[in-house]
Amino acid sequence: MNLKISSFDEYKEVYNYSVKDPEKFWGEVADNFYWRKKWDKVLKWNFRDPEIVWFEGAKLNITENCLDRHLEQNGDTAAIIWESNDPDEAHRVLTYRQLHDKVCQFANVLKNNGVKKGDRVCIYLPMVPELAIAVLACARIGAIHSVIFGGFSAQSIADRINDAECCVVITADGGFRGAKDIPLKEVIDDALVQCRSVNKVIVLTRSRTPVSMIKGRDVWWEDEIKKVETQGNPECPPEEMDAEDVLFILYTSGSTGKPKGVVHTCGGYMVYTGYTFANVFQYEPGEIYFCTADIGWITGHSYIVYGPLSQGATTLMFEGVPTWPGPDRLWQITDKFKVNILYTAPTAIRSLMGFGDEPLEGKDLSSLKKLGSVGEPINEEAWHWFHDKVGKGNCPIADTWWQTETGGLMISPIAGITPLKPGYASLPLPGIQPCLMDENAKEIEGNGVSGNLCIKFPWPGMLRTTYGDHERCRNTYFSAYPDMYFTGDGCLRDDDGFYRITGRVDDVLNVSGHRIGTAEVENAINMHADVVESAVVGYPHAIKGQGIYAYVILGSSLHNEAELVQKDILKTVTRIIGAIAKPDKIQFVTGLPKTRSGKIMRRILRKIAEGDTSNLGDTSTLLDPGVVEEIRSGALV
Ligand code: 6R9
Repeated sequence: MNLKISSFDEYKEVYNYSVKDPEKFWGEVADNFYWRKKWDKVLKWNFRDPEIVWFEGAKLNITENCLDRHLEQNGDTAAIIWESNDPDEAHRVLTYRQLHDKVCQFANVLKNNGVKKGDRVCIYLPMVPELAIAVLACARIGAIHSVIFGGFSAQSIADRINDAECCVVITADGGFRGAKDIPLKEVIDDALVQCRSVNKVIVLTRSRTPVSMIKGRDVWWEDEIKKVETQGNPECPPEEMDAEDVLFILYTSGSTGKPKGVVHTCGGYMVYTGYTFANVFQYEPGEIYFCTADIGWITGHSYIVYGPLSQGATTLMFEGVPTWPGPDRLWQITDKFKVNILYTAPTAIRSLMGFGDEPLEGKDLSSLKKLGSVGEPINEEAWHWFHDKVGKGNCPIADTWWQTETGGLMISPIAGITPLKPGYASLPLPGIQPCLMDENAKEIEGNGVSGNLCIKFPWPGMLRTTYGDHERCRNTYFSAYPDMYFTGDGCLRDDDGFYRITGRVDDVLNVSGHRIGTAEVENAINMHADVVESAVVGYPHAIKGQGIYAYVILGSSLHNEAELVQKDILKTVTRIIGAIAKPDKIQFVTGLPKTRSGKIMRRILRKIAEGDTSNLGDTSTLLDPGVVEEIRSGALV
């Protein structure tokens, strides 16, 4: 079977086939990849435990698919183009051969530092090619990577390192993001005070910030590479992995306080990210593909590194942010490298849209053929601006709905093939069986309906477990609706059967495309010495999609004025989680609307934060209905 679909009729045909005979379908898709040994059985599964096994008995190494298999014909093709944060710093190009060699070299560094198959390695690096190299080097030797986004605090890092019991950390002296210098090594040093499992820290030179280097623990990336060079064996044969061996852990927020480590495995993840990348973006050899995500999130894992590389694509990696040093940065990069495919997030589009059309002027964007959006619902205004002003009306937009847990794109137009509707993720990709459920756990059939979005049947890229706590995985995703994977999203299916994601239905916020649990933020706020209790909700925010609104009860004996306490709370949240979780608004209150059983009625708090206080619904079950009026009159809207 051809990996790529080429018409809407073919999509419908392939989709029907994928539902009728999923094993045959995925077996044929998987035939397009390189396996050391093929599978005995394509799929074994149940969603009760859950137990999901794809390509049982197969042997592979994902880096052989991402690197080695391209060498003969495409060794000189650019694998990674890297653009610095600083427009005046030279860009870098790594061909498939160069990337292969660097991955092998660094894989040997890892081995020299005692890393073995199955060990967990924490990666906390800026967006430089060495981040992709470190990720692939882990995969090369069968070590499990756990990449942590550069914006998380020492405390968050420590929690993640301890949960996965990482033995090695890979970091840099510092990193650049826009006007900011991020002292990565210092943050790691603070984190490691709490981490007993880590015995080596490999430090890349990037910012030349002075750092402390601890004897016996900390080593420089560059020195370690030199050692490998003098050892004289640059090759590193790929470790033979079982299809279901763990490839990586990636932490994500849920409705409880503690982030969970989503586990992805080698075979299914490879097949799924490669298949979806090739199809949704209709990648053609020679095209320059630019995804603006950070590798610290799932989008970067699947669609900067693994998906594009398994397809022999040229993937552009950008160290900085879209608005620095000016709001034309993305258009300048697009022009400079003649980007053909641009995959970005609604929050970035909205913020760039805010600068008007002027930054686009004088930039040649005619190379653009396909656009993509990910991370949150895209509002129509942003969709049209992206389509008309960036794509000049000629580029299809793939509004891709998916999650850390799904590994790859799930519901999305196929560029140039699926008819487009602004604001709609449109139709499920082959192999994906979405359904909508009502409150009584009954499936809602037919079109023109909405409900909670579930997936009925496994797909190769889905999570297998949450690290170290399988019961939590079952509970979070497989218990709300029997025999279904529950996404946590609300969804509408229109009269044509097109899907529109309406947002989370649980206590998870989506702030600038970043998932943040309200309980997580509350826990952090409650760490502040003056705070008695807090409740956090989301509210609509013009750029971020959602903003964070915190209602906080303070203790009585305060010596500081409210304004300072507010700042202290922000500092506390930054320390405990990271700057991405800082509340946009903090309202001090004397009480929270609670039911007689002590549950906070968030529905009311959400309405007040949204500025919609005309109808707060039934408040008669509240312990103290009077508190609502106090909160409403002091609301920050
Ligand atoms: C890939 C990624 C997942 C949550 C998801 C949903 C929201 C993502 C979306 C979208 C509407 C889209 N989401 N893509 N909502 N339209 N195209 O973002 O993963 O960080 O795990 O977030 O993001 O709410 O449940 P992750």
